Amino acid sequence: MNATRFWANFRHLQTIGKRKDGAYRVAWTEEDQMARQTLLDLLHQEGLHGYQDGAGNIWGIWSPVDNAPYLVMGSHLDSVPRGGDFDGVFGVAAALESLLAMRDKAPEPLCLNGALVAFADEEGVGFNSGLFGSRAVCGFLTREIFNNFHDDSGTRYLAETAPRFGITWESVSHLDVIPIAVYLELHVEQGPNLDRSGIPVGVVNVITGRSQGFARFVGQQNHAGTTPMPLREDALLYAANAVVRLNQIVGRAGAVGTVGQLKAMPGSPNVIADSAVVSFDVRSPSDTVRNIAVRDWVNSWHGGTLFAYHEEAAVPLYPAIQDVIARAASKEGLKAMTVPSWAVHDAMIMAKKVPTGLIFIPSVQGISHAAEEFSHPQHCEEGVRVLEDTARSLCASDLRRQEPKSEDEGKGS
Ligand code: HGY
Ligand code: MN
Ligand code: MN
Repeated sequence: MNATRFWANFRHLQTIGKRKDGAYRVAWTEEDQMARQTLLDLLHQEGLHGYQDGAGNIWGIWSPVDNAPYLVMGSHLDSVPRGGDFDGVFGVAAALESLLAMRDKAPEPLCLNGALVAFADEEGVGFNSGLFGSRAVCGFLTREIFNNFHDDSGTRYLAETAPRFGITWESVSHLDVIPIAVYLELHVEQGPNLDRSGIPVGVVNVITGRSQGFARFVGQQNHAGTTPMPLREDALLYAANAVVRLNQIVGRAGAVGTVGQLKAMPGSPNVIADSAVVSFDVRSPSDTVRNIAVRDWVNSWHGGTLFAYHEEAAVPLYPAIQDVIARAASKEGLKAMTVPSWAVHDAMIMAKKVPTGLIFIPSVQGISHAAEEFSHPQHCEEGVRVLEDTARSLCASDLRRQEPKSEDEGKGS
């Protein structure tokens, strides 16, 4: 890698949408658009073929081998509101550097072409449309799903906003995707395991499953002074009890659960709320644990109904690629450990279609989705070196020879 070039490009991308209290590159905003345009400019300056596809994904292409599929490296540029300086953008800058380093000095023999991707709308902040770009690339979006992405109030739809950025169902459904042999993503861990262990490289074996949605609690709007306590039907109290119960249930199950939003109506200090809506997000590397936790929680509600529910199953990653990553770390003289990913990533979508690897570096104190998110520069550079090394090995090998045998194969018949 060229460390100077990596830091220059990384810093350049990081500054877009940066405010005093954190990063604001929320998908489908001007800042997000600016970040994607800046990446395109960087790709063009470096002489790579760069373009935006019909789903808003940015691609950078290096294709020295005729008729070969691509090793694709990437992540996302969008952030949560008040987000950190590393989530996503680090992986994109690392992918850019690894691709440029291979372009400068190609692996030998070279069996695969190389590409970078910055997936659109990974976070799903505005329209509950997370992992949008990777889902589009893998053909997992239908017209119905696309038309149904909406904000929490149910009044703003992605299908109305996206055309301002040149994206329509027509463009999403006609993506001309390059042939992909393997997908690699480098990301900050966003949790405390590597930082606590003092181990610089995480080789991810499974990406946690996730259930997300909203619960609406209904009560009776009434007067805050005159309504005796036993006669109240307080929607906000029902919601508050549900928030506490989620915490207890996932704690017992060994899963994680979050209520990140709570809205009460009509929202006046002297009025008992007749409606309260909470968001929820429940995760576990075990789908059984997650499903039981969600079921038990829903059964514990009083006056609540579920809406806008969606889930992603946990995704195991490809063992042969985990081995290549571990070897790359060892070649760089770095300790590595196998870890699950408790955050979701575009890698979990890509892994359903192509062999996929996910590499982590430590996040200081495991803080992420916050302005305090930080990874040491040395760890960043080590991560890029492991990504580049892994990419070199995979580009110089014939992946088809590494296909793992299915459960039934290899047992004799
Ligand atoms: O929510 C997630 O796990 C990811 O950071 N989008
Ligand atoms: Mn994130
Ligand atoms: Mn991310």
